[in-house]
Amino acid sequence: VLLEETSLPLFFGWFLLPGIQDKVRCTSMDFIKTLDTLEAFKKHLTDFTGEAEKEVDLEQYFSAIGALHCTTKFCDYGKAEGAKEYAEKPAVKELYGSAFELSLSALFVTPRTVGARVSLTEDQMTLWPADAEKEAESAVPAAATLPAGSRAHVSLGCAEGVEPVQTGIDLLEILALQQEGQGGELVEEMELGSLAYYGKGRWLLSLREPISAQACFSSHYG
Ligand code: 2AM
Repeated sequence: VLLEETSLPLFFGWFLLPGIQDKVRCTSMDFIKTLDTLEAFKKHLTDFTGEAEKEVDLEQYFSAIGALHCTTKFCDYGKAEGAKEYAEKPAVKELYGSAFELSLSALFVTPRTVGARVSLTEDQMTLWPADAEKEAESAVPAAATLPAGSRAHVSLGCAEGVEPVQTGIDLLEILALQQEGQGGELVEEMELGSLAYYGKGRWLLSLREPISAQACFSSHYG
């Protein structure tokens, strides 16, 4: 029994292949650098600094994440609720080690995190845990009312002292505002897509052309 419990990973997820990791990192870096120069961003700078006069270098503000991935199930080596059930799902067993194309449809930045939204296909949804959104309810009350798969993302950077689990919560917050019809104020058309502001330092760039990212469904033991 002990062996079985310790054989569960830290998390399951789709791991981006090396070439596409570089592309995603470059694209998000471009976005962050451009965002930093926009008047609209400067107008809301206090969201990031807490002070009116202070400047912020977004490139330095976030620290990078190791291997880019989209978490499906955080198992915490079996301690997380539903970890064992997830690992035993037929789809998880069958598709373990298979290749997928993830569609990265938006980039978002908040004072806590940078991430990419992943728009899952029906096939990919077979690997998505049914309660992933509901689990974030204490942080985002409307989370459970959002469509399944809403939380899917790739974490790209975290501010000092912020855990990567925050990236999905930040995304859910933005999507909850969209759902409530607080659609975000369209700030400008950028080369990469349209940029909208959702208040409190939350920015979402809907990509004109989603990034197609090759990824392998696997797990990480840490
Ligand atoms: P992420 O998916 O936003 O990157 C190891 O910590 C990985 O599991 C990270 O990728 C992290 O966030 C994710 N993670 C950590 N705690 C989590 C939780 N409670 N729920 C879902 N994902 C979590």
